Amino acid sequence: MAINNNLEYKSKLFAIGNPLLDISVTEGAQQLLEQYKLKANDAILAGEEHQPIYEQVRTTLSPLYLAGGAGQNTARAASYVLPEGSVVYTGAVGNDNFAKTLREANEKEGVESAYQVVEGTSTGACCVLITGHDRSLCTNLAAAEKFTVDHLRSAEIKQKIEEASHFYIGGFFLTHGLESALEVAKHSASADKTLAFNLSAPFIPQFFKDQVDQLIPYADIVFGNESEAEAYAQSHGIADTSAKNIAQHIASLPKTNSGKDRIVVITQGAQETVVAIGTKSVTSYPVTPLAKDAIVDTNGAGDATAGGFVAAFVLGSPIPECVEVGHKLGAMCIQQNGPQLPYPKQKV
Ligand code: 26A
Repeated sequence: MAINNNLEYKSKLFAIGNPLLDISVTEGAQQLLEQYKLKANDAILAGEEHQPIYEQVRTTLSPLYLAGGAGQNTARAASYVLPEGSVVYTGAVGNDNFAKTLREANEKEGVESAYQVVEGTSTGACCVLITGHDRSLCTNLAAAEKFTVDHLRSAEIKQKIEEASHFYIGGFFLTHGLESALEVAKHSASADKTLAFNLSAPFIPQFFKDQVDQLIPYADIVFGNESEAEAYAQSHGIADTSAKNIAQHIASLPKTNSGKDRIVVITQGAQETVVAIGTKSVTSYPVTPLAKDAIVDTNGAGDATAGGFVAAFVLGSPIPECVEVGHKLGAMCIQQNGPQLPYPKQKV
């Protein structure tokens, strides 16, 4: 997309989520899915029964260690498109090598890491099992769920929040961070800024329905995929679970900042992306399919798509262009291992 470098961009994106290191395996993944009774395409919080998986993967397989965390992936993707110095990301990490890897990835991709460091706790990790075009995510949040609202109230972070024009909150963060999410959301609405929110995974609208319902009134942009939209419909008693209907439903829910319509973006893999704008319109945008053998792994594709959309939106692009940039980054991401984009940078 065209970026006019003569423009003075005051826009800054401030994102918040669970910083995680992805521990990704392809060979041996099928056996682990069966052993730990994981679904091929899902994202869950690790229970007691899943705890041994991390050590097992580390000692018996050759995993890739990649920067992850859904919100952080989106921040890095947005930064791929935006001018330097545009994206700040916060979340809680430990004081360890995993956090070092995450900081390095952010630095490489132009994202400022504004982490809260929790001493004595490890940085969170996500075991990623890749089977074909599916990916199963099993997460130990560890330090990530120790994030506290005090961090947002520190002078340094407060200033970054003041300076930001746009915010992004990963739905995953709502498993523990509603108070912090609402703090950012209320600031965004009262200052007439823009807040984007991602449903993140089916279990978020399913088991964290109240938290989602508390945040949505402040959201100007809501992202989800087809299975998250369906889970939203089910937990909210909506009979018509089509992407169009759910997008329209969420777009027309009450809004704190009623001055602008809520935009809801529902992706459906290689099927068309549906965008509803308030009660005004619902439009489908086809996805240009990639050749099957060009797909390396789909982990992070949704995050990259959201990042591309948000970045274009921050730049003031019209919605069809935001969708196009989202699709481009999504396609670039699935041609890489894990939640990464190609370097040297390709033209978007
Ligand atoms: C609370 N949970 C379960 C999570 C996550 C998560 N990010 C935040 N919170 N579970 C998986 N992920 C991340 O999702 C990305 C793919 O969309 C993984 O780290 C992976 O990079």
